Amino acid sequence: MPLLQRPALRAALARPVARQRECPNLHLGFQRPQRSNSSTAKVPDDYIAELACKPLHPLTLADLVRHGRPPLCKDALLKSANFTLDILPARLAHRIQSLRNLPFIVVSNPHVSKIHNNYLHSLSTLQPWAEKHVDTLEDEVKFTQAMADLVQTHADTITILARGFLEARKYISAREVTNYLDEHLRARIGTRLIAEQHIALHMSSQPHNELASSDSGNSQNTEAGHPHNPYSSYIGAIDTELCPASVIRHCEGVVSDICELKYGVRPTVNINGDANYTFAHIPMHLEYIITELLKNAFRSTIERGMEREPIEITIAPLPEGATPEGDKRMISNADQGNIDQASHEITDTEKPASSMIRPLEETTPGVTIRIRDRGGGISPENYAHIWDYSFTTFNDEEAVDSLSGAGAGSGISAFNSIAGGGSSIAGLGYGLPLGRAYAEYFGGGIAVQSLWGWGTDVYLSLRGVGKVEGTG
Ligand code: ADP
Ligand code: K
Ligand code: MG
Repeated sequence: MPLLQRPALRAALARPVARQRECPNLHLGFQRPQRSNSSTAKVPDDYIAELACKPLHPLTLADLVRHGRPPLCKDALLKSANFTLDILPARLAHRIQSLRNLPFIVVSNPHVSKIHNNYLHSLSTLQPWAEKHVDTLEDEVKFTQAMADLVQTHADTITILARGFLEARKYISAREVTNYLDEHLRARIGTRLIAEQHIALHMSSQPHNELASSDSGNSQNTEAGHPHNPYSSYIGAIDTELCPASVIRHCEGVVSDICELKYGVRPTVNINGDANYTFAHIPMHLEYIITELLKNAFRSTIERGMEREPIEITIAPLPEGATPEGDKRMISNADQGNIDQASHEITDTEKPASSMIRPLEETTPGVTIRIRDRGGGISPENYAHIWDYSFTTFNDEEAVDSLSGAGAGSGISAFNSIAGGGSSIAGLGYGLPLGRAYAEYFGGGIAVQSLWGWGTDVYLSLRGVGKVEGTG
């Protein structure tokens, strides 16, 4: 079968990168692969152990733009493939080791064990590549296919793990689960990004006719932001002209639809500050975070009957010369109410080693986005737990049902968003901790300030990539 007619690659190539979201509600036309049984994947333990001893490459935004602006020439495309190949296997091996370090009874849970098998499967598909380089354009297409398979294989990881840890909660404490998931999901952000970046660079470096013949039927291919547009602001998965106000309006529409269905109302959102501000960042990360923060703000506003009070969003670009340290201090201060989290704050040394974030070499100061609602705030006893994976005050049978297996086996879980429910307003308890993991990945953060009895202010700060230059 010609490579571009294989469903996984075609699906991956058919959608603009900005649309490759993990939230299914934002995730248009994504085809799930018919996965073969990955439990048969064989990877020698000593190969895994050897890879897991390798130091992990700390990913920076600069790494993602080092091959230049698409369309990439042959040389740059091969370099991108080989760079990807250099760093991915060790990351997968670290994940496998870390899963194996969980208590045996937890790893034996069928859902957790499925994730372990998925990692083994992905490593086994990369193993043959690790022995050679990607030397020809033909190899590069095959390698991109392997990357597309990898991304799809791990698409449902979060709901599957959530289900597994829910079932295994007798055998592992909430603290241990949060620590494990924090490390795992942060590492996963980087691993996916590395693979998606190569896929996106590949896509945007192909002649038009190749994709046109892939018969995707996806009209979004003609959107202005599509990487095929020669004037596109995209470098792979990065949009160099990402406009937070546009992302907020887009996510507002999605979350309002959910609210309309569930509660029959659509709260109002006012955007003030610098609505024209743009910076270089990863749209799918920003969209995930904003969607989760809006869900929280909308839910509390509606539950408190305050829909007449608009949610105020302020976009405040950081002044030139603002340092990451200064920004971090602001975030620590805002989070002082939570003693547990005060010790968590975002210094690079405190990161789990596997997520390997390094301060950016080239950054622009970035932006702080404040989301202010009148939804009554968070009680002090709940405030201490909001950053725990799976802590939620949402009691909705639909959320619990969907996690306890309804939809499992169909290949598309009923709860198949990155976390928090694609069409649910809340319930998994992953929105804040995973949102913060995304924000921190490139040196930003999230702080929550609650005025108990009144409302909540959430500060999301994000750094931009600095100079993004270069051609193919
Ligand atoms: P979920 O939304 O699935 O419950 P989150 O991690 O997003 O999970 O939030 C955890 C909890 O924090 C929520 O259940 C809620 O109790 C509280 N919370 C978060 N944001 C707000 C907000 N803006 N107003 C009131 N409570 C909030
Ligand atoms: K939570
Ligand atoms: Mg939430």
